[in-house]
Amino acid sequence: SQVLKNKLKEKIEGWRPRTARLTKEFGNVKIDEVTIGQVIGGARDIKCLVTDISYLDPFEGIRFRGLTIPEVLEKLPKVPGGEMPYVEGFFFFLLTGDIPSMKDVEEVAEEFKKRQDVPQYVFDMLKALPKDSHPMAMLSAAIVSMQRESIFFKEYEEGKLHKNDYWDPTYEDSLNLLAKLPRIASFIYRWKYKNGDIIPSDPKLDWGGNFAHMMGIPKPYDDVSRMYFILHSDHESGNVSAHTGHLIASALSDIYYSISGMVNGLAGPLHGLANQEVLKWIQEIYEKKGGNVPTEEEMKQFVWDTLKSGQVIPGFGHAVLRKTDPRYTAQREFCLKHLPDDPLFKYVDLLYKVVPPILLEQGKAKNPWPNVDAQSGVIQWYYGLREYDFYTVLFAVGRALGVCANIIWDRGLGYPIERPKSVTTDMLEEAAGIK
Ligand code: FAM
Repeated sequence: SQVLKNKLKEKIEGWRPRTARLTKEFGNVKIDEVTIGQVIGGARDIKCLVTDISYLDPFEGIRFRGLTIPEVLEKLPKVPGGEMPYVEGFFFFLLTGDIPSMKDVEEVAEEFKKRQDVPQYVFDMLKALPKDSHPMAMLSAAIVSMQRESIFFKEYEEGKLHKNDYWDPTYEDSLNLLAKLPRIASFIYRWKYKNGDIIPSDPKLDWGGNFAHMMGIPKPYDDVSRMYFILHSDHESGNVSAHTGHLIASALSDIYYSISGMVNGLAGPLHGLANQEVLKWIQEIYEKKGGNVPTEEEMKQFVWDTLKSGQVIPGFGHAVLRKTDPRYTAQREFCLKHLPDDPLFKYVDLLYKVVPPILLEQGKAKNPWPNVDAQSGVIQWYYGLREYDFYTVLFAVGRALGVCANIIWDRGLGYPIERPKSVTTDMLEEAAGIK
């Protein structure tokens, strides 16, 4: 949509002097220091990335362009007849920081609709994979198989791209890919779990609503999808999926390579795959209890047994957050409104009560509270999406929105290839004075 692209160009050009001045005049100002523990401990908390799309405060949780989740869900234009905002309008907001008018949203929605057709070779490739391939591997393969469509790649190869314009074909690649994700994700679902009974796109529907339609799941799953994609879109730059996408793109690999890589990082059990791990874990209790909600004592025992077997409690803890994840709270409020008596919701509610004190008692986890994944699978399950090893694909579709927005701005502000420095163990021992 020209409105979005013109506004984005204006914003990028208006922002560049700020970044240039910081580099030119204040490049030597220190903002952090690095310890041996951090170098060995996954670069935890090292302030070495910059993004303006979202910021994660350990005690407040995520803010998207300065707005909290409740503010985003309240201020953005909603789909007529639905409770949740257009995802297209949310993408406009992530890119520009401005709340779109309904007219702006309709323009972006049109833009996505124009770009939604997926090349046949993608479906042919997916059908050639073994049916028991993990849906995340299928999604990643589908995305990278379209790399030949990259406009950035073509224009860069032709040598006609000026560095200040890198953001433009990156924006086009992003819209072209994002517009296709609902079709690709729902195809994977219907192909793997519903005997290939594919449901055609309904061009009258918005991005989130069309996804629900193509999944074959009735209302209010359209609203569930819109909420889910918005909640999972971005969580600042340092988490594995956002950082991977940012890092790959910093080498000027195009959006297809970068988002495929992002999906691969998200597929890890300590990251996005946790939402399916939560359901798998609760299923164990569910079967043991023959579907009855366990007592608090039984749940406590189950949590301790899991810890004693050396596993983590999926859906709890966080590398940055030190309080209950507002993305969990937003989903919990949805559950209290739409599925208060659902048995699985009652399980998760009981876990919310039981797990944090146990993690505190065990004394290892720095954050004993639930994260986004503790609640998300329960909602999917309730609306009939029972194949929980598909859940992380939903996370990936949402996360692609935020990572594309970040990469467009990375190119717009001319961020260079990312290259932190590594040291050896010997050097760390020397620094520690023990060598
Ligand atoms: N259950 C058991 N142990 C946990 C734990 C949990 N939920 N969370 C942290 N710990 C342990 C952690 O394994 C580590 O133990 P070791 O020293 O034996 O390795 C110790 O507590 C210190 O870890 P931390 O500093 O508190 O957390 P990290 O920053 O290392 O890791 C998480 C953060 C999210 C990977 C970790 O909390 C975890 O494994 N959670 C369970 C998996 C999960 O829910 N991941 C999804 C996170 C979500 F935000 C997302 O990305 N989608």
